[in-house]
Amino acid sequence: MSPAVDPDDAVFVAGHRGLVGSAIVRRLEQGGHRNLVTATRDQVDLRNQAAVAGFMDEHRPRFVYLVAGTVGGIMANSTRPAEFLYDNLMIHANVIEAAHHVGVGKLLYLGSSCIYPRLADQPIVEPALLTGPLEPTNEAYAIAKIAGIKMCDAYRVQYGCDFVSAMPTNLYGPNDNFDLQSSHVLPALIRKFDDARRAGEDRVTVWGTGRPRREFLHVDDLADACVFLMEHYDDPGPINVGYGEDVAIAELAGLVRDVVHPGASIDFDTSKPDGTPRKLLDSTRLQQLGWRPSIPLAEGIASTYDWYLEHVAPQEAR
Ligand code: GFB
Repeated sequence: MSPAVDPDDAVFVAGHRGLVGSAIVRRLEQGGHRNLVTATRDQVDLRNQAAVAGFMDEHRPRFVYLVAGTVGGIMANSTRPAEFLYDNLMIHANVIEAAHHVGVGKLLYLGSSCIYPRLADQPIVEPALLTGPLEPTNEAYAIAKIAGIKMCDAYRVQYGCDFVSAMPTNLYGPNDNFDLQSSHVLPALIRKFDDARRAGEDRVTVWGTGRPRREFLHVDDLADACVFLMEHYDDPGPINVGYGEDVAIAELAGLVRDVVHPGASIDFDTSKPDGTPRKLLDSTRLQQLGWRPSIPLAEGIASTYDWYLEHVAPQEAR
């Protein structure tokens, strides 16, 4: 049984400034939590074992959301594999070990759908883990994420820790990274169409063939699922958190275009990688527990674009 969460319990959100961590903080605050523990990178470098151990010893959280990490889109993953492997392995290992050491009541670790084999049957079920070769463009990140799942399971077996692993599909929403080189596709497309609109250009270039299919989940839905899993889920191994439908990248580009710069034309740069041909999670297990997403993709794109205009876009010509 999951321990009941009291609004005064200390809850550590590791990675609270990122896309996911900031959404979990919003969700917990909306739910009335009064004792959130956070640390900026300057305060605690999560790759530093002594720093993490000291911080956890000082704050002794009862619950931990381990959603910190070095993340990025297909280009960042393929050009910076050392960082993706080292940073994420260190962060997972340090936080999980310290959580065990100080007796954390429950920890939720967040992985990624890229842990599954490149050519896994679709939609992807949890037992597909480690049944085939990984997608080369994100192998380093996937290996680090798989190690995190295995750590949670190992600490459960050897020490009886209640550490669980959730695997989200591709995410988007407020506080995403909109840098064209390192971002994921959805924020990149928002920026590209918005830049073109401002510059009076009517053509936008999308990477790859446009044929790969991806499933997109709004990060507020993911945060809601994480809080739900913290309270209702106790099993080893990954549990998928998806939206339930996927779209081709060309369709996604059309959806973003319709919101940001209607009438613009779309070109495809096939010198850029496509990555995995399709990534759609089977989220039946989570649905059977009683959770479902609530934010449709078109609505999520529109609200994320509003957020982008408010917080990221150049100040002039909004
Ligand atoms: O979102 P994305 O970078 O990550 O790319 P992955 C998804 C698809 O969109 C690929 C295409 O087929 C890209 O070629 N795409 C089209 C673009 N235009 C663009 C663009 O302007 N920027 C970007 N970034 N893509 C990531 C993994 O894979 O998924 C991570 O690298 C992580 O490890 C994440 O798992 C969820 O879905 O291919």
